Amino acid sequence: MLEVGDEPLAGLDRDRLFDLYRRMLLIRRFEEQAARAYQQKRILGFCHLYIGQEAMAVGAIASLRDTDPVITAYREHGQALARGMDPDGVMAELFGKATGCSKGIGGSMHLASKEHQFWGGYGIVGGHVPLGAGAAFAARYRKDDGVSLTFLGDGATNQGAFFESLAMAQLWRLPAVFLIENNGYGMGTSVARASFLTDLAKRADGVGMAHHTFDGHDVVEVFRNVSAAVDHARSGKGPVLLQGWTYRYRGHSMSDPAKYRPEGELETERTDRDGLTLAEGHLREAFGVTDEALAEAQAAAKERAKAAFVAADEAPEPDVSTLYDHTWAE
Ligand SMILES: Cc1ncc(C[n+]2csc(CCOP(=O)(O)OP(=O)(O)O)c2C)c(N)n1
Ligand SMILES: [Mg+2]
Repeated sequence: MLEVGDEPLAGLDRDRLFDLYRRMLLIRRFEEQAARAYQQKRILGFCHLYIGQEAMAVGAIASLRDTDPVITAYREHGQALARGMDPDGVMAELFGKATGCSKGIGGSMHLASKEHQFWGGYGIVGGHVPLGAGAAFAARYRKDDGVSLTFLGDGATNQGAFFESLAMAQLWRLPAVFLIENNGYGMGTSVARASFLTDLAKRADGVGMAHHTFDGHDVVEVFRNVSAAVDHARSGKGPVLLQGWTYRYRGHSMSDPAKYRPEGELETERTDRDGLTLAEGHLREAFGVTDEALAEAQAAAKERAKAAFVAADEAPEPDVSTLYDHTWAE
């Protein structure tokens, strides 16, 4: 079973926690700019916002080494920013511009960066989970001591590819962490309507894999629990299936008004469990961070997100002659 530490604030000091807070802020403000750009038809096609789930990406990615591979699905703007990818490159990719991190030909669901070991960005629900197992296999094969982190939604745990990946990862004791972001819904369908078992971490019991569930609203708890799982996997004890409880404030994608939620649910989540508010509370209580310091960080995130919007808007479209470039490895 997973050994999770009980250090106050998971051992995070003031600067480290403040840095995580800044990253969460940047994601929130960035996604608000993306929503605006979508409404103005500067972003076309699909666009799945991460607002409300910021603590998950930021706390989880902070527990990795820079060289550990990260694999995600299509709700991945937050993970890309948490990984330290340039907001200008991410926003330009959403706009389909040549300066985008995938040269403007991937779009919102296909963010990637070799430099950041960030392998995107996949639109087939559950289809990316085998890639997470594969990246862990590669790390083992190369003996580079890496651990792969795969983000997936609650809906993806109903896919065959998910079960097959768990079975193989556990059989081979791969250094992999699979992290279910349980936000309560797969498109408009609640977890309870999609699965008899609603505690999705228990899916791991079917293959004998270690599993663990935690509060994904609080960045400190995400960091604490994902760090424990990453240490477990890196030390050769085998893969872990994690489940963090989280919530998305917006609809599934920009075209979803999210009318399927029970009345008051969103308001309760936003008031009682908002990740930014919880992180501010920790910073104030444990380290005496002032309102001025928080306001300064908030203003900086707003500026940075706005600058990414402007840069993406002004960037050129990819030249049609580049359409088939960057598709195959040399
Ligand atoms: C194989 C497959 N089936 C259906 C879809 C349509 N689809 C897109 S997102 C989605 C919901 C997935 O929900 P979840 O895994 O919980 O992720 P979340 O959107 O909540 O982040 C569905 C059914 C798809 N893209 N791929
Ligand atoms: Mg979901």
